[in-house]
Amino acid sequence: MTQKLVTSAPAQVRAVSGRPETAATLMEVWQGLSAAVVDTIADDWYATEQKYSAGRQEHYFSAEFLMGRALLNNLSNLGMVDEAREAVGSFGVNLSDVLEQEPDAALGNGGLGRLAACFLDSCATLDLPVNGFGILYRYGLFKQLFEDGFQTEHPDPWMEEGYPFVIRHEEAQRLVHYQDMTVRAIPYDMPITGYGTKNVGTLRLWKAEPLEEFDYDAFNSQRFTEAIVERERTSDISRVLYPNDTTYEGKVLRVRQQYFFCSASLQQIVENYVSHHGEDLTGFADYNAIQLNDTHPVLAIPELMRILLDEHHLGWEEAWEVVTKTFAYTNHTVLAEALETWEISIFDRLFPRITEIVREIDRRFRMEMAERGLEQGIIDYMAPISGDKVRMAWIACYASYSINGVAALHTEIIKRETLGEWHAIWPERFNNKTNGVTPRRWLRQCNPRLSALLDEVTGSDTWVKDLSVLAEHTDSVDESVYDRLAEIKHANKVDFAAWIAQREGIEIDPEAIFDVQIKRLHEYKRQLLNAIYILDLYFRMKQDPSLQVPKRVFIFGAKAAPGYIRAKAIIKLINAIADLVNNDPVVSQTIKVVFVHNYNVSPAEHIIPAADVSEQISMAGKEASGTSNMKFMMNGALTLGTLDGANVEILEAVGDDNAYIFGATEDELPALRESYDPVWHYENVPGLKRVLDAFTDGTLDDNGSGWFADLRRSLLEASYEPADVYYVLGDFASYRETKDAMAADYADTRAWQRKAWVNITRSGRFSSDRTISDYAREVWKIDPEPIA
Ligand code: NTF
Repeated sequence: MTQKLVTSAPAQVRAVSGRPETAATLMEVWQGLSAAVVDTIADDWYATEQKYSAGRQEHYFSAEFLMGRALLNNLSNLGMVDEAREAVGSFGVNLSDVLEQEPDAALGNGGLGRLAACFLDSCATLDLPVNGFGILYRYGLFKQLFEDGFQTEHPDPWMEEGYPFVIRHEEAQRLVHYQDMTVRAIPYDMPITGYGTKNVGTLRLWKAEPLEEFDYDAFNSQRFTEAIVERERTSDISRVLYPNDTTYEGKVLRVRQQYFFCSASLQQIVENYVSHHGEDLTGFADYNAIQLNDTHPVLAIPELMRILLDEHHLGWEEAWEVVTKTFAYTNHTVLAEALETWEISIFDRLFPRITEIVREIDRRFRMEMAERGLEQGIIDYMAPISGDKVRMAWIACYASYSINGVAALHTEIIKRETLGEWHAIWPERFNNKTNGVTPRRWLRQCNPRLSALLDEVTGSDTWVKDLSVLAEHTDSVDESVYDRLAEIKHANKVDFAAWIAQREGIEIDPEAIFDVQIKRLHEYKRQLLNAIYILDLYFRMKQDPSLQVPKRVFIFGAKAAPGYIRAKAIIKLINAIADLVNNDPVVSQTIKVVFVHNYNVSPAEHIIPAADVSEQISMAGKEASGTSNMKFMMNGALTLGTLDGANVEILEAVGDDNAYIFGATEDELPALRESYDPVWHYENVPGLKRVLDAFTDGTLDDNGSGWFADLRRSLLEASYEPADVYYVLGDFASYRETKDAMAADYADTRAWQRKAWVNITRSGRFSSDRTISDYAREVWKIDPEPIA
């Protein structure tokens, strides 16, 4: 083992703090240790960049990268955790206290952004020539607090105290032109280390800055303040991450952001091509593939056309040929409200040349489709421009050589419905790439106890790079492994209980079943179904105090988009139920409800290793994949879920006996809906009436907001929208039965741990290494390029 950190860390801490390392604050120690880590990888990072830039590369374009914390991840990938502990220990500091100083880089909303982060980890680990491109938001996703049980949002200026893991490259800046302004795009690079490799990938995040440091004329005149305001307007572009997940908002600033990072990234990629392969851009796609993470980066399509046409003087056909061999598009949702469309007038105002190109794409599309004999109605529907709107998903489908969904069921649904017209014309473009998560962060780092057991059972740490090897040990283990598993889960729960007590001020019992639902708050994810179950259980216990109920803690973590009132109402409802339950002297002996505030990557790393039950209860057909379902599985929690997204494949992997599945399936739902009457369920399904009435009869307090009455109406009344769109009441009976049975099964520890072990050892196909290998082979056509 090298001892580099032991000498370099104190020096870096001194440089950062200007004090002896023993007098530095914990934050300064974090800064110094982080800088010392960057120091150890600088040569390899540079070598990797040099190597990748000469060959075929894949560029992952994403408006979101939900990275979480970097220091432990890097230490662990580089095998330097012990060394770091020793380094800071030498001046009297505890490594875990240092790690807790680090802010999360929350540059994403949820699944889509975290997926991008897991993908980068896998690309680095697999030595694949892939770099990420995105935006350096000054403010990440808002911080969530609860006031009287209501969500409030607060800014997250995550880099304000300095952040050693992004490095500004002034010399590599580009200019991005809009009709009304030109801004500088300054790249900030984040190193992406892999596990057990020397390769270091790059996440390049662009920051917007004013073109002129000082506009002296303006500053020296009466227009001083105007000039300052103007400067701020350019910096606005990378100021804040939009907090909407699954819904799109037609904000001008957002489209500016999208164009900003696409244009800057493409300029760099094209320049790199020219410097290695010359001025003839017709071979561009031989060396470059660009994956579009949803439609947010779709402006890259007309922007690459512009660069090829206007700056490299290709003809339209030539340029289009290059473009259509370069881009691949991933769809992440079937929800209609997520499909981005922009008023063409916004495009006109911001970048008239891009509008011109989009109009030409539209004109040629219409011609081509007419030649194919498509009906005018279908052509109008599929055209890039319809009426006064530009349809980003249609541009993506038209220009991409690959279109993929993120789980088998989801891909079937987009082929059949969401993108059905496209599939009818170009079936060969469609493929599935079931999501995955990185076993480094989501097992190796967050669950060291289980990780040590896996090393022991498998005889090495190979599983960290090849999770599929665990499957060899599903059946061939000594029964004592189940006891070890039980001990590990228990120890994790003890740690978690201490963390919760400190963070949320609630005492929970590690002997209880920890039943967890953590994900963005959305009606389709049905946190409301879970809440209704808990309230029903509360009433059942009140009604019959002798009822035997397994001890349980119901744990939630969820942010609601600030403008999504009904989601906020569900948060308030769960907090009100928590108040009711946790303050009941009798009931609270058996069940507790905890809503973890400001749910994010770091809290997830505490929660998941301690979970027994993984709630994956979306209405079938709506959750494209889900990725927390995979993280829970890897950590030995059992799934309580619908046949939706990747749950279907998890069930396939573990078998019926090792997961708890309930509810209507995607193919049953249309028929069920025809005759669906939520009021009938309310009146006839045991428990439902009592629960829904409690929303409004004074049992629960919504502080006069009227929100609980609205929730109740949303389930029962078809006045302004169909009642109970997400079939909450329809699935309740089945959910209750399955969840009760599951809780009862927990009592048989041995049988439960056997199921947990099957889940852990069969989680191999949900490693993002598997997903990325499939993208690399089937879509990107790239091979590993180890630097050593
Ligand atoms: C999410 N989509 C889906 O809702 C999840 O099911 C999926 O696991 C992740 O993407 C990753 O593929 C989005 O975040 C968005 F914004 F596209 F709706």
